[in-house]
Amino acid sequence: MTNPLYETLLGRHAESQAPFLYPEGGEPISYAAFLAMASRMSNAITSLGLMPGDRVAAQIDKSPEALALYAACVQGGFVFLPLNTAYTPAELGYFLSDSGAKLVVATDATEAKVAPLVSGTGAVVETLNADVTGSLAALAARQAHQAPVAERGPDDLAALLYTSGTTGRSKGAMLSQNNLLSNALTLARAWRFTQADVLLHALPIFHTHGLFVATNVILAAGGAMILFGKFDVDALVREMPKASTLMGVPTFYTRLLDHPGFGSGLTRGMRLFISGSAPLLAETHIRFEERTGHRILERYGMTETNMNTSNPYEGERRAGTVGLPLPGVELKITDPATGANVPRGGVGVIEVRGPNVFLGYWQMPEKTREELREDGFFITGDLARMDEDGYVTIIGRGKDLIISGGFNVYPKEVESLLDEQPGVAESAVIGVPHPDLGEVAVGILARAKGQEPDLDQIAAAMDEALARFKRPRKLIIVDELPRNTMGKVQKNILRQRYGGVLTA
Ligand code: MCA
Ligand code: AMP
Repeated sequence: MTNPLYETLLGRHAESQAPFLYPEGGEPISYAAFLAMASRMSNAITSLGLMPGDRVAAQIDKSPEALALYAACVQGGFVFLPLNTAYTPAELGYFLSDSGAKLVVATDATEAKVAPLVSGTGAVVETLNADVTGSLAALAARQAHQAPVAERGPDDLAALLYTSGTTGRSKGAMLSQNNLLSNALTLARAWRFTQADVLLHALPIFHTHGLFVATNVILAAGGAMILFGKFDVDALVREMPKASTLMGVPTFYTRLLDHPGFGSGLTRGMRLFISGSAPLLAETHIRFEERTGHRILERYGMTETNMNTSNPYEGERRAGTVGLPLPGVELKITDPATGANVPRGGVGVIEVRGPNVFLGYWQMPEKTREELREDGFFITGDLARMDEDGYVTIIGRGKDLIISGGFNVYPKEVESLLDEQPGVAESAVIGVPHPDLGEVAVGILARAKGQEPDLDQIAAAMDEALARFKRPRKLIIVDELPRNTMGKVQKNILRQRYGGVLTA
């Protein structure tokens, strides 16, 4: 095969009139029509002078065309770099320059702010709006609906996804054709996806969950998706009788449980509910089963690895666990200090190896060496234990990370900004429990001697610099931060002290 990802997930459907997408409020789109859209888009990108291997960055709203842009990149051999629509220009500039993107796809609404970020670099900026307008949409409309398929091997780069780090700059995780393809085929099989499936797709498509897990699994199975622009619990409930499966973050499930119309009558036609990206509380799992008779299937993954473990389709879906290593994925629990295996039942860091594990961080060989061992095991930074029968329970994170509604917030990034503010001596950002989003960020500011931080001005500085989901929901001013004898800020004490500030 010249381009296994394209041929296995996309090309083989080129003649199929079966439905692929049911866009919310729009006409169904068949596989053949979707692939024609992708081909036109691929021709359009080629006409802009891009070559296979060039990066295509996209910060655009979710739509069938946005998905076709991803498919076009697979077809033309371009490296797809999706970006969270919440990122501010201040955040975006780094991703665009670090990746050396040759094409940046923005929207008509954001173009004026995005274009200056790449001026002088030779990158082209085009626009694609959710209503099929924009310069790239217009260019694609003038292209032939068939396009060459670029030759790409299993280890060639298919996508670059930036993940923030606990220290330093964001890192671009390099995902190969085979990383994506192997995981899509494994998951489709493990979760018994077929042509008959209709997935409720309400996740964003700029992250692994909505893009690779959801979309690639449906493509692998030849099923269809009801494509929502964003998560809206009423819309989900309305469409559920037409669907068979849902993939979501835990917030989807808590919001469904809070919906007055939600219950077993609505879920009768559904065969599978899958949760991931953040811990699903055992209580949510149990309440969901009581209400609907369905046991949510929880799985665990990372941007760098795609999916690693899953509760079984057949067999026990154990609440509070992320299940068993997926076929082809080796998983071990090691001592973070020595790297040695810990005995079964003991707590350590999860390490994984398999065709799903990424190639390394873009242009960061040292960071790659720190996290990806020479023998192929990737050190996830998640703390867990594995039971005698192989079930994995995540019990915490070795990395300082807050997962809010499925989005990652790295405290270090927010603290760096807070520390710069007038009147602030230093800061600590902690995750506190939140009934809707699981946890959210709260900032603790130690005032500089004799000064009082101006919270309005700090909020304005954060507006400018940070995506809204990263912003602390509350800022608390204190005289000083608690430290241990080594001088390290004791976040556990802050969590105990302020853990109830949003729920009290
Ligand atoms: C929105 N806001 C948030 C979040 N989302 N704040 C904190 N955390 C969030 N996740 C803020 C907005 O900025 C806004 O703030 C206010 O909340 C309301 O925004 P709205 O758009 O109405 O929110 P929503 O539509 O209700 O969004 C909540 C959501 C969404 C549906 C849970 O965040 C979501 O779709 N999350 C999924 C994330 C995901 O796909 N993660 C997968 C990563 P303001 O009022 O100040 O403007 S991939 C991954 O983790 C790995 C690989 C894996 O295992 O899957
Ligand atoms: P990301 O860096 O966005 O890929 O997020 C990956 C992180 O999400 C993992 O390292 C875990 O900490 C977390 N994660 C994903 N799925 C689960 C899950 N089912 N339970 C607990 N944490 C999860």
